[in-house]
Amino acid sequence: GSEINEIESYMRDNTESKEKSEMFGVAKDKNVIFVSVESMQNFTLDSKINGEEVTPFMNDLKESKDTIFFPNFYHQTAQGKTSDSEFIVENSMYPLPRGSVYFTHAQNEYNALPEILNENDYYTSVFHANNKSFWNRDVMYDNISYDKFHGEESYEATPQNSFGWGLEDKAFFEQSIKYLKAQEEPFYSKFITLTHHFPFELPEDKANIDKYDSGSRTLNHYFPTARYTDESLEQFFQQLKDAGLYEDSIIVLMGDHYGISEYHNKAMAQFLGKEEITPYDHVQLQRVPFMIHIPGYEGGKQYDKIAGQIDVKPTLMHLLGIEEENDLSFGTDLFTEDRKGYIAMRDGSFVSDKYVYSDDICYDRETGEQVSEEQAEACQPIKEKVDKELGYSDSIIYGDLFRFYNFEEGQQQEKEESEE
Ligand code: GP9
Ligand code: MN
Repeated sequence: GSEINEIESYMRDNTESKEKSEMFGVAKDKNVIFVSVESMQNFTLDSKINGEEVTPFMNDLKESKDTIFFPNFYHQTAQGKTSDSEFIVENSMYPLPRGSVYFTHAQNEYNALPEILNENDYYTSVFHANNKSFWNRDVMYDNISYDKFHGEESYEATPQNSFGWGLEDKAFFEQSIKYLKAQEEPFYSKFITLTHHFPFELPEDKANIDKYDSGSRTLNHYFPTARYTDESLEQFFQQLKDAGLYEDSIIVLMGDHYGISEYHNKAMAQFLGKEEITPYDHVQLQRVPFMIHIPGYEGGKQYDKIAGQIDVKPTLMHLLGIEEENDLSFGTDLFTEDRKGYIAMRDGSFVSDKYVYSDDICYDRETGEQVSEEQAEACQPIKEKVDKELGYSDSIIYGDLFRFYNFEEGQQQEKEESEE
């Protein structure tokens, strides 16, 4: 148990929010509808194909007076893709350097968001129209106490409403409403979309925007499916209103990870009007949409600060007014001023307020220019912290260290008491 003590001290010093912002409890007792939007990257927002917006609904939504939008929000996933993003959001911990935690450590002790929400009288559920055992979700969800998982068998898939990976997003949302309505309130429900997934195939008659024209078939096809999913979200919001669920809920949209890998850098550079995609650009392309829509809030704004999936759990708890004094998280709620100042990627790259560090190169975050050797030294202390943090997170997972941690009391407190 001594390593967990060390980790606890680190977290208390570095990631614990020392004060409550004015956002604490703003969404108290509201339902939370969390939508994990498959492969949606930030560059898609506000981009156009032949003069047409790709994501008109999300573009409007992020500007809404009821929406808090984070344009510098990064995904932090690795090989576990969607399952990594789920793991990060649920636990405010990093995914593993290899494989998927959902597969390799599904039986560990966690203090995951659904468990905490359950204890706070929330009903918790997941909606995803794929095979339940994909990414070992059934096992992990059970361990972290989701009350209900609606998988493939909860939906009616026909040749008309399916393609590619299965049931299309519009049918997925539409068929989910009856289950959502039947849930006890307040609830936390996670929706995982599927249509906008590699290889981004969409039947012609369902495409409402042109393909792009480049040497990458993947990038070309990315836009019509992105538009399709944007339309499905618009319909979902309307269905929530029609079902009387909208007013009492907050709706969170988050991109799970990139959709366009670096294999398509050439086409991507063409699309963005750049000569090439540098390691700096690559990191910046890992930004994914993150917006929190609070009907009736009217205080909506854009927070430009750097943020990541690691911050989602503490942020949601903060909005819901849930205090967990001894919870351990590597992220921080996004409304506090007192944050650690960097977002770590699984491969050791990071983004800080001033720098972007990748491939051992320190870039100026503002300009994208490599900084002078002297200045680059400023990246080193951050790099050390990033490596330390990733290592701590790995230790917790590999050693199942939360078995030795008391989430009610906190370890240090317990230790002090036993020393008396
Ligand atoms: C599978 C879906 C896609 O159920 O979530 O997973 P991904 O390939 O993106 O990890
Ligand atoms: Mn995914």
